[in-house]
Amino acid sequence: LSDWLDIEEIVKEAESKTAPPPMYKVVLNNDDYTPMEFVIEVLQLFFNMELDKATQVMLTIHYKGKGVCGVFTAEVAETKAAQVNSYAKQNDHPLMCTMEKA
Ligand code: TYC
Repeated sequence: LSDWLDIEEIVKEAESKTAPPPMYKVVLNNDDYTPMEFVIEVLQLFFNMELDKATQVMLTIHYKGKGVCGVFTAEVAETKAAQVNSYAKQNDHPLMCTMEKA
């Protein structure tokens, strides 16, 4: 039993020393051609936003030049950005999705 308590202590100590993974913002950039409705659709499809939230974020991008869609680990952020850029291309829109260190 005292051995098991020692092991629990060691595991706790190790976990407390595990650094959280680096996080990345997935960013949508404004452009003059992508329809507002398409950007809202992208935010709903790929970032699970409700219509009202997606509309708010789209308008922030439209007026301020860019906006954060979410914050993810590197692998998830890369996948999301690639999926959005591929979907925009398929639909002949110049919409650009990029990543920034959080
Ligand atoms: N500026 C675009 C328009 O007026 C709308 C838009 C919003 C485009 C957000 C891209 O990431 C974007 N149709």
